[in-house]
Amino acid sequence: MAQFNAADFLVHAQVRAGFADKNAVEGTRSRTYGELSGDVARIAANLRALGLHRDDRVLCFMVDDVEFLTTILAAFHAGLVAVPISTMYNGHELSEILIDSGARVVVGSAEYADAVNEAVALAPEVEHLVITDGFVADVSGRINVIEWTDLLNTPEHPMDVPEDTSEDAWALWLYTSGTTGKPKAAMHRHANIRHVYETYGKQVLRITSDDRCLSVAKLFFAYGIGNSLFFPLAAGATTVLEPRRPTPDTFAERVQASKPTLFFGVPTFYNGLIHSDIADDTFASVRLGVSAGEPLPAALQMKVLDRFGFEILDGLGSTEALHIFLSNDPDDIRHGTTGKPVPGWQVEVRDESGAVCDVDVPGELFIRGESLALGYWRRTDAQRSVFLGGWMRTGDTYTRDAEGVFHCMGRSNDLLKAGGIWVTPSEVEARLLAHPSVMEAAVVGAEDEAGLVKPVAGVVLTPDAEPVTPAELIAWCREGLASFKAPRAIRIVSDLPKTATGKLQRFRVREQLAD
Ligand code: 3SK
Repeated sequence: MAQFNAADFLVHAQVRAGFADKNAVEGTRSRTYGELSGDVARIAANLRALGLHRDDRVLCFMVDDVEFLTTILAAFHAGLVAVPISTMYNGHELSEILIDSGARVVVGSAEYADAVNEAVALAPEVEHLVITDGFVADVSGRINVIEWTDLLNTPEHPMDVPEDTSEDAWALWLYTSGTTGKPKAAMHRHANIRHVYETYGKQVLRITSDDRCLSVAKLFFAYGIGNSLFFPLAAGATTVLEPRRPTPDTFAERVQASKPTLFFGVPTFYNGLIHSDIADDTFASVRLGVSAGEPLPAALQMKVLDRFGFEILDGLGSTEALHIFLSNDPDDIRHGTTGKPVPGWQVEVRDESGAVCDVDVPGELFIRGESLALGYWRRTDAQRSVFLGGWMRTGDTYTRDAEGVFHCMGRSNDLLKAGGIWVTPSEVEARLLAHPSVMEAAVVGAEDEAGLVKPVAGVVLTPDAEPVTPAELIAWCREGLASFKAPRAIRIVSDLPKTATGKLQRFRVREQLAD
């Protein structure tokens, strides 16, 4: 198996190619490729000096900034496994992931100190906590607390040469709620990172070293790590990181200041943009927009083009595929569709017997490509139902038309995506049912005014319980769950539709809540 290290491919190779003095990353501070290359080698050496061995996981719960990007690259460089985690999880949810991953080191940003302190206390295998400036650590004495800046500045022997990982070595675990509930880690190889660049990055985005990339999706998402790390760095381009929460205002400010040429958003964000009062020429530097996470309604795509003057390429990816495998092409944009397979990917629509469906007949989407995850960490059942003979079943219902263009019909099961992120109805229902006044609950996806799917709930109240309002129940969900999972609307109903055997009929709940 060939030797290949993703940190070498993404950073050190750019120094050798003559980009040493060019900005690789611009966040709250900037680093050139030359500086980043040195930082990565020092952090890598100091992570290994903590006693970490090859394949040990480095769990990151961090804001999108230079420290986060550098830590991911340092893990690759050192032959460790980067595990970036969504900062939308609360401390308890984080602890479950931390325990599952077996990580012995956690790197946390000051902004998330409360969640990280709580999670680390619940995870007995954690030995080291690396913290960024301003993090107030509140952990027991068994944990070795280290400042990130010390990890950067106290190198005795920087690890000048990256670990000689093979193409197949683990580089990155990405947790996804995906198709089967509890978050599970999709395990990616070093070579997968090169593959997504060679296919989508080079052949669809046609990214060059002149590009400047800005992404609404954060580095902890598969979509975000491709947009903000893999594509720009592999191309010798510049990535712009925005640590703040993505709102039209924060991004308008960032776009004005940093003039990106490639802008990566999600439909909910584009919808927010067209309802904002930011200036119409804000995005003048953008040569191309990208959307993923959920289908982009054609009307929204047209409104962004009319008002802000850039086309959006809609595509579909998955955490298991590492990035986008079905996409429109800059020279062939079909509004309201997901386009065609990205070069390097096989995409089929199959019926229940596994046969490929005829044109325009809906079926489940199956994909095959080099950057598919090796599988799920310690989740044999899920792995066996999702990865089948080199193919992956995505859980999406699609049709393929006579021109080979793919059209999204929805999900093949009950899961829904809100703002591009998986939401498991049963988890939200469990939270609602934990409220003393709730007797039954059903959560489904419903389109909002802009055609974007959000979780909504029908609830039957316990007779004679304290009365409770929908707003109070939404607040209850927000308290106990990551807030993106909380229903946007709740209707109190007298009963929920069920089969004769008492099974909830979600399609009828959808109709009930749509009335
Ligand atoms: O949701 C998507 O379409 C997506 C795109 C790129 C990478 C990962 C995902 C889940």
